[in-house]
Amino acid sequence: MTQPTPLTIDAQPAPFTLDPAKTALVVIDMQRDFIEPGGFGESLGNDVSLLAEIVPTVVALLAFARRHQWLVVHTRESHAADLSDCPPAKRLRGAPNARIGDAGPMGRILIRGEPGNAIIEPLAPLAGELVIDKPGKGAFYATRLGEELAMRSVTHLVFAGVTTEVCVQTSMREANDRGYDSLLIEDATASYFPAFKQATLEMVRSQGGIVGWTAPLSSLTKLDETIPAWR
Ligand code: TIU
Repeated sequence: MTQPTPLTIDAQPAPFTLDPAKTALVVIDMQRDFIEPGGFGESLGNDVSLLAEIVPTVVALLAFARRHQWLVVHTRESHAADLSDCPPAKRLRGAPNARIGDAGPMGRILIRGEPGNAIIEPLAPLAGELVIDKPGKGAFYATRLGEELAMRSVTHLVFAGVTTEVCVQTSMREANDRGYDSLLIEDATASYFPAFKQATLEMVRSQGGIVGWTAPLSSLTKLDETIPAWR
């Protein structure tokens, strides 16, 4: 085992330095419900094909994290079957013909354990990776994520997933307020609205990195050769 060495990644608005032993990759909500036709995303009137485009990049990011033995966290936006964790303020704003909990082609929409709620097969979690079910848009709200990261002394988070301006940005803002340094991988996140994705990237890194940093996946993978194995 080699001692972890700090890594510096080309990022905006400034280089992002992390300690691999204290870093987690957080992949937000890469679920069938958002990415495939017939799920929650489409029920809201969205073109889900825009999200499917990033899958190969997220696969490559996940492979990088696994190769370098980073902690990997997957989140799923999901609710209990009895909807006890879904406030009316959330449910009633869904499409009237396909609300959270209603039956759809992939089972009940956004309900834990239903086929549509699963993470898509190419990104399926491996044994030992954390899977966090979250009833809100943010990954910290009403979940054990904060405790799990604290237990492992994690200080830096690398984010990917969908959708950029909703669950990814909310989670990054939650992380920022909790003291984490966060890097968003630009080509490993997507929105149903490309303009919202672009605006989010700019918001995150504006004002000296008011929420965090952004970088393309290539900024990470070009370090492949220089990173020592450490576990
Ligand atoms: N609607 C939308 O853009 N997103 C969500 O409802 N959840 C996530 O972002 N995961």
